[in-house]
Formats: sequence, C-alpha cells, structure tokens
Amino acid sequence: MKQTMTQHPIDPGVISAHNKSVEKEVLADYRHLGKALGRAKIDIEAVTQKAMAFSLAVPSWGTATGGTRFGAFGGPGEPRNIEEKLLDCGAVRALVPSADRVSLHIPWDKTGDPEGLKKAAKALGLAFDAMNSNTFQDQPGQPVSYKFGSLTHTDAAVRDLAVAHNIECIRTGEALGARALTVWIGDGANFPGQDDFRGALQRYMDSMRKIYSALPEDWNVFIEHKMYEPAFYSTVISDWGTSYWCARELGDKAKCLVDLGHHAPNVNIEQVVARLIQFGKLGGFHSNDSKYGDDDLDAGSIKPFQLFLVFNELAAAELEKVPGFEPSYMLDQSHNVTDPLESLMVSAVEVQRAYVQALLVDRVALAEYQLKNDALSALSILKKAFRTDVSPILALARIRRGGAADPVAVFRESGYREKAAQERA
Ligand code: RM4
Ligand code: MN
Ligand code: MN
Repeated sequence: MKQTMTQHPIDPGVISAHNKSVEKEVLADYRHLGKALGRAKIDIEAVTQKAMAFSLAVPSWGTATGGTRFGAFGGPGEPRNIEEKLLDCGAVRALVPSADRVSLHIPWDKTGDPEGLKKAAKALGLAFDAMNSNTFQDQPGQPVSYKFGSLTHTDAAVRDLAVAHNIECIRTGEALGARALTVWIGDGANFPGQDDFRGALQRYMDSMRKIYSALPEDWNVFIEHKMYEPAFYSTVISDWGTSYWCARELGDKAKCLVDLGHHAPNVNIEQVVARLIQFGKLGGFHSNDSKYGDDDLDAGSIKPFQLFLVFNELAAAELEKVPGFEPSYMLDQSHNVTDPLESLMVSAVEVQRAYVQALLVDRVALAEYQLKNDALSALSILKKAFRTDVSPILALARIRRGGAADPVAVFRESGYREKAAQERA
C-alpha cells in the first residue's frame, strides 16, 4: 500500500457543498437550543467542545454484511480485504469525524505489512483501538481444533495455540500503534455436565496469565464476557462478575469490556457499568442494540433510553474525574438489511448523542433529589436531558471537524457505494 498523503474516500467538495446548503437551518436550530440550554445555565459551546472531543472506534468487521446462521445477503461493493475495510472506515470517518478509530480482528484483518496499514490509516485520519483475537473459529491448516474450546480447552496443545495467537495479536497491534487487546472466547458448554465449571475457569486464568505477561508496559487487556452463544448452556466468561474477578486476579492492565448485547434479558446494564467504574475496572464498550440476544443491531435503535442511562454513568464518572477512568468506546455490530457503512455512521452518531444528552443532566439537582428521596423528581431530571434534541450540537460538532451535517445523505450523494461496487466487482 503506497498512500502517505491525505486520502479522501469522500470528496470534501461534496461534503462542504451539502453543509453550505443546510448551514442556515443548522445554525438557527443551534442558536435556539443554545437559548434553551442557557436558561438552564448550560453553556452550549462547552458542550459542543466535548462533543467534538468524543472519539469512538468502528469495528473493521462491521463494514461488511454480517449474516446470520441462516445465511448472509451481501450488498454491492463490500470490502474484500483489510485495505478496503480501512478505506470504508475512512469514508465513515470523513462524514462522522468522531468515528476516528478502528478496531481490528485477527486473523480476519491479518496483514503482512503493518507499517503500510498504519500509514494508510493515518492518511485517512484513523488510529487503531483494541485488537481482537479470534479463537472461536478454526483457521485453514490449524494443527488442533477449537471445537471444544480454546484458552480453556482440556488439551494443553490447544490452549498453547490460543495463547500464541493472542500474543501474535498483541505484536501486530504494537506495530500498528494499538494499545489494547480484547479477548472474547466462545468457550463453554452446550450440555450440563459437559464442562467442569471450576476447572475451565482455572484453565482460562492459566492461559490469560501467559497473555497478560506478554503485554507491553502501556497496554491493557480487555476481558469481554457473554452469557451464551455459540455455547448454549454455559460460557466460561459468562457475566460481568466473572469478568471482574478475572481482571482483578490478573492485575492492573486487565479490565472488563461491556458489550451491550452480552447480558441476560433485562439486566440493568447501567448499574453493571457503575459497578465497574467504582471498582476501577471498566475498560471499554462494544455498543450495539438488541431486542432478544446478541442481536448486534445499530446502537440506540431499540433501547435508546438504556444507552442514555449507560452514558449517564459515564458522564458522571468523567465529570468527577474518577481515577483511571478512560474507557474505549467501540461499536460491535452486524448488519444484515442496511448498508453497513450507513449503519456504522448512524450508530456512531447515536452513541455520541447519548453522551451529549448525559452531559446535560443537572447533577446538582439530581443529587439533591436523591438525598431527599424524591424519586419522581430525580427521574424527571434524567428524562429532561434524555428528551432534549441535541441534534444541532452533533451536527455542528461534525461540521467543525470537516464532517457532514447529514452523514447518510452525503454518503448517498457521494456515490461511494456505487464506485466501490464497480471497483470491487
Ligand atoms: C462476539 C463478540 C466479539 C466479536 C465477535 C465477532 O459475539 O461480540 O466481541 O469479536 O462476536
Ligand atoms: Mn463484542
Ligand atoms: Mn457479540
């Protein structure tokens, strides 16, 4: 890959022409919102600055149609390799500048030229967030199988292979300038009796200790729990409690990653998040939304209030400057009926929306109502922030960073998808 100069997957001229055509309305709405917030003693400019500083990572694997176990209905111009996935992330970033990082999945994104990939990312205005390892699938020619587990397998040879793969992910990430490894394993059981619960967790810890000791000084490892799937009876890292215990046992560099779709139905995820903040172990997020299980739908599409409540905890921690609080915001989605890039853009905006809404919460009043046990008024404080339409702030934050007032509209206007379809035929 030879691209060192700035690269524009989306014609900046198309973006600025669009922005110009809607500038008047955006500014009028922004001024109107500014007045309303001003009455509540909120400085809209300060909020806009925070919105502009918000950064989130797009999953490389989200640039293509995901599919279900019944099949995949791919769309035109889907990326065929990591170079094309990166370019797609660059298109998302050009329109939604807060999506300025990419999370890679190895070996799906395996590269023989990390230096070139790093340069290409830089030219697109992208940096790398956490690396994801994959020991939930067998790769061609693999000497032993992950069918019955990886890091927790009963056979040491399989565990060694999985450990070595994770260490390889760290090394690749180092070359790319990443600073974290996310470990999600598919290990678990389909039937009662299949697994020795305690034995499996013990083996997990033995394997993770080896991975942990291979981490560079300034790296973190994120442990991602998931209640079920592909194991349908039990998983080894099933919940945040297990994740927390493992992270605590491993050491300071180990933290917990919360994928919003990885809990039992109706679990109070915002409370889980608050616990992890309190325990100094919140590493990051995989945002997505779901109705039933790990549906991987676009963020904020089913339960926007839940997303807001999660960010309510995060914004509070940020404001209080909780020591060590520096979570990685990432998306983890699977798109089946939408254009993957459009879905990524929409989700990036929705996550940022929840963040900005959470910044509007009147925390002084909230604390007072909590003290007085005035439940109704406490809820009303949250509802007031949640009901505020912060779209003008988000639009202006994008425009100021060179993005689009309406990212999906400009994406469609730009012809990026049609061009990709031709070039990637
Ligand atoms: C899993 C989990 C992981 C992701 C894989 C593709 O369900 O969410 O984060 O790497 O899917
Ligand atoms: Mn995930
Ligand atoms: Mn998942």
